[in-house]
Amino acid sequence: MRGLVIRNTGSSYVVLDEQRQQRECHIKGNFRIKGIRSTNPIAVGDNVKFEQQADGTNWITEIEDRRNYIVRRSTNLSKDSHILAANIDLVALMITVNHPATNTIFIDRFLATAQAYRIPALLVFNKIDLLGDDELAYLEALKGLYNYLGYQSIALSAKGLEPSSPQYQELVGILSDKTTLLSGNSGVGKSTLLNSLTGEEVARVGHISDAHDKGMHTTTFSAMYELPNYNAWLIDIPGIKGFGSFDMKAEEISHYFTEIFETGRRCRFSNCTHTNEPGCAVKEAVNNHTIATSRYDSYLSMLGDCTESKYR
Ligand SMILES: Nc1nc2c(ncn2[C@@H]2O[C@H](COP(=O)(O)OP(=O)(O)OP(=O)(O)O)[C@@H](O)[C@H]2O)c(=O)[nH]1
Ligand SMILES: [Mg+2]
Ligand SMILES: [Zn+2]
Repeated sequence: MRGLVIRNTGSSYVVLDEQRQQRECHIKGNFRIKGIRSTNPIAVGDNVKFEQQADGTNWITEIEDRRNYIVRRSTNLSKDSHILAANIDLVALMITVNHPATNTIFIDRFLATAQAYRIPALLVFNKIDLLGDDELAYLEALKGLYNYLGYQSIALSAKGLEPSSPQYQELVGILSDKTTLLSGNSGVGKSTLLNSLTGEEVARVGHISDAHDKGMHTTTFSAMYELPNYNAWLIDIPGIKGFGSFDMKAEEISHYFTEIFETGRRCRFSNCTHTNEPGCAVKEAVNNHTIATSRYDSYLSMLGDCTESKYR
């Protein structure tokens, strides 16, 4: 039998079979996927084959090839990784201009990681009901910047979001026929949005996710929620701010900042890091405001991480 893994409970998986029945499935301790060193061989979003045993228990026997998957390394030193989700069409980052405030470095890191995974990204600005005029103007500026860079964005209030509202319609228009990973800092309103979209209390609001602040070994249980009217799935990974990690080399980082990469072609040196080199087209563009300072700062911040870890 075939099915889609929609929940990981820690000891077993919930699989939605082709008759749309939810079945609890187990995996054998020695189940491994070739080429991937992972602490969990199966993730939410995986398509699997399973068999029912005489005692009624279900066992996963095979996992179908993944289009993509996102990982979090178990620890900095370990090569083992934890697969957070598989077969994702879109990653959505929920952010709030205020309550709590989100900085652009956080947004840009997320977008660069999405780019590295080659998964399209969407920015969802939430809690616009709480914003004053200055904050709304800043929101428009941010939307303008990211739309200019080619990223989709939407601004809404997840709380009380009605299916009849234009924001709801615009959002489900983007989410339809896709599997979307929902990420964002704690308290921005992810659970609230899940509930508004499904019209059910599928996620607990204002509840601090179990995986918070318990260190790196905390197991994280992801879940997938369906919007059946739109053939859309949303994946929620409690306690993960961004969406996993991607090992980037310093010289690769500019590849994930489209405008820096494009402008960088005109630098005097082909291996220009856009920091201190003479004839740097990127620094010139920042001075001329054709590249946003906030984007350049984010680039430098990610570059800084690389050089730091090199000398650690
Ligand atoms: N005013 C206002 N409050 C909101 C909105 N969306 C969410 N909230 C409130 O923000 C708080 C946090 O919302 P949650 O949905 O629990 O946030 P979360 O992103 O799921 O947080 P974690 O599960 O900790 O990651 C709750 O008190 C919500 O009621 C909104 O659009 N407007
Ligand atoms: Mg939540
Ligand atoms: Zn340069």
